[in-house]
Amino acid sequence: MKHSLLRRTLLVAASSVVLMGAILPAAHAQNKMVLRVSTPAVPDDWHAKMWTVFKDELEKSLPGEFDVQINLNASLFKQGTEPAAMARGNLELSSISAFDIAKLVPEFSIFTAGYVIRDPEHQQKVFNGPIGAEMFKSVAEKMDVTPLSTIYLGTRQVNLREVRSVKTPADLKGVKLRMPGSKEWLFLGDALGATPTPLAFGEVYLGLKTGTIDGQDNPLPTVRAAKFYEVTKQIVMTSHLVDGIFIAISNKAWNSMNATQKQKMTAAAQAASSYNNENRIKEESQLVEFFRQQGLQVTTPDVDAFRKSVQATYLNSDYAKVWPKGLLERVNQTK
Ligand code: KDO
Repeated sequence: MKHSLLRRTLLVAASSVVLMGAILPAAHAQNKMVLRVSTPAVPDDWHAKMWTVFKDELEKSLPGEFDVQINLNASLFKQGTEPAAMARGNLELSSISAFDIAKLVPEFSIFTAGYVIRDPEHQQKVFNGPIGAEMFKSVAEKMDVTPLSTIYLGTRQVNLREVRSVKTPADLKGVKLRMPGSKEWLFLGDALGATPTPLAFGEVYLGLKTGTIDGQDNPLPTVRAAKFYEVTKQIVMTSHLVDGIFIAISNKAWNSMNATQKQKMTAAAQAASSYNNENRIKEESQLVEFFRQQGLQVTTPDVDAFRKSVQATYLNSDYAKVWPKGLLERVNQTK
């Protein structure tokens, strides 16, 4: 009895050695650090494709160390929930918006305000300089994620289902303008004079098609990539927000890396940013023609009227009350 128990134990022990031998190579492969990426971006948009650049760069600089898993179309986490997922350790990487950040770092709302950042070059200078360094430090402390690079998402324009004469914010009165679902985004829709309606990015196409919304705002390359031009008739070139998103990594993942890994990770995020920015800027300058060919009307409103009204709305709001003294001037003076 005793004898057979011993024999059985030995057999189990022996077979687990064999088993371990068999799974060891696989286990070694699994030693790669898994980096899950989640983004609502559609595959054909530059800030979706940039993740492949990020992944390839990392594989080139540190072969076999990381397993970058790219999840597009908000298939892993819903739009706007990525920062919380990263803070909880359920997600390693995402591109987060100024609006996501402003929820936890209130002074960051300065970058959700219309007509503050002037153009993509100004954006890079602001975020790659001392202002960016100060702001990103607060982000790392308060959100438990570390921003690695700044991505130009494009300049946001108003895109309508039906043609309408729009010169000033008053002309958008009553227009159900879809915005992403947070109060910071809805405030921007309000500031434009519209009736902001919250909806996740993935539901916008259908909302435009069926008429549950009258319009949406996004940069031209996204209007093209998400095919919103198929279900809308007009683009009003308000240019109200030079929008940026930030490649960010969870502090849990970041703090587990050595100095070389951190440096290569930052370089990969910068390569992704350059790829996105160059392609997006180029495409943005060519798209008006494309949309006209598709039968859309592309109209120019009184941009000064929009600028004055939107800026006044922000300056008189509670958002501006928490902007550190002198920050707006410093942003404006960044050249
Ligand atoms: C959008 O929902 O309108 C928006 O442009 C907001 C951005 O912050 C970003 O989330 C973007 O969608 C997605 O990446 C899809 O392009």
